[in-house]
Amino acid sequence: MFRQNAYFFALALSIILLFSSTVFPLFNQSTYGQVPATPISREQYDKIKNCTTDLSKKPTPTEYLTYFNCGHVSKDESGRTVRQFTLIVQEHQKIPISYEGHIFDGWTYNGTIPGPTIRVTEGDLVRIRVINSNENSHPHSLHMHSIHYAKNDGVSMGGYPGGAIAPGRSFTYEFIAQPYGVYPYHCHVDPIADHINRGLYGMMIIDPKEPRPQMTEMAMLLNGYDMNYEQEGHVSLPPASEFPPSQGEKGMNMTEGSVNNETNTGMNMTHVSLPSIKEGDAAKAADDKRDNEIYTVNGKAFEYMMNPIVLHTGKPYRIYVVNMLEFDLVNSMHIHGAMFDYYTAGTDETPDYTTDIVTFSQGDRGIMEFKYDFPGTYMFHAHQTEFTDLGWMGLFDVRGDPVNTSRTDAT
Ligand SMILES: [Cu+2]
Repeated sequence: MFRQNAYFFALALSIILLFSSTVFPLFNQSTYGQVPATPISREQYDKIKNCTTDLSKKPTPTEYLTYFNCGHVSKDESGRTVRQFTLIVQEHQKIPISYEGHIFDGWTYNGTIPGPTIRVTEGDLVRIRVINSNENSHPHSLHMHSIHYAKNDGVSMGGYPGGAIAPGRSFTYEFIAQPYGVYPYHCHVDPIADHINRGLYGMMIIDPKEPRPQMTEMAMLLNGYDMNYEQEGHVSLPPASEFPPSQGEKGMNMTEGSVNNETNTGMNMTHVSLPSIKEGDAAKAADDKRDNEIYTVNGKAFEYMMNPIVLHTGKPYRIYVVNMLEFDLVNSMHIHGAMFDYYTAGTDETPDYTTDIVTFSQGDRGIMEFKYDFPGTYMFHAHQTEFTDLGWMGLFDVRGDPVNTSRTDAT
């Protein structure tokens, strides 16, 4: 009897589900973020993405939040979408990085730190022409994370012309955008730390072919500034002679599987060739105390304390976040009064976890999605107090009525 009933109920439930999903498909849709069943056109998708119509704009740090540069769009012979970008590298740009008069001697892609947010769709053919201005005195490049041929990787190892573009020259990097996710891009010319510290970096978003659930989107790039430019230069290994082995130790054993260090007399690293070491470098490395004096999100200290970001209760928000902080090992992002779903590197559409703080090493990035239930003014900031005090702190101004009826709170 029980079996018969179970069978009957399963059958009835199947019929109800089938009926409701075919006859009343709207009942199964959430009120926001519904992905259309039919393929979306390129134009519609670019509109959803909030692609800018002014590709040559120099966004202010507040405009940077929603400035998405999707390139000049065309199609190739095969019908593939082609997106073309031009990045002009200029050295010694005077960039205001605080509200207290700090001017950074920056090197920029298209005149801003960070450079423009490049936004494309998975499968697009992307062409990024990088022009190293005539008046510059250093070579530069563009290294974008993601999958592509080595010749378009923007790194000098391998002797590729795109690895170091001389002043007055240009190079066009070309690749098929893949896989979808959020990425950093940056100059990769040595000393890389200096080319990054000076400001040659930005964010690249590769969107999935099927749009993510629609919501208000923002870009946040975390960075810092070391304003002691005289400390710049190569850092390399100090001479071994500065570190004589102490008595009783004959050397290190790095042979796999061996556990007895005392019987070995040499380093088993003969296959590794190291660059020559100059005495000056060693002294420099020993004295090197490079550190950031100012920390920001989107380029200017305390930008969103001065201009709080207005949000509304119950509305979903998505933030693409990239950490390009140099010299400090970690950075982080913490929001008050709400939790966010976090998608590491943005390469999946299922969140990895729900949290209110995420920690990044340099180049780490991801996507945050959240809503606020309750109105008010909420901080967001690095969870390192030093960074917070030195500029990496902002405010959300959340407006509207409390919305989540399943959650109550004291008022
Ligand atoms: Cu450079």
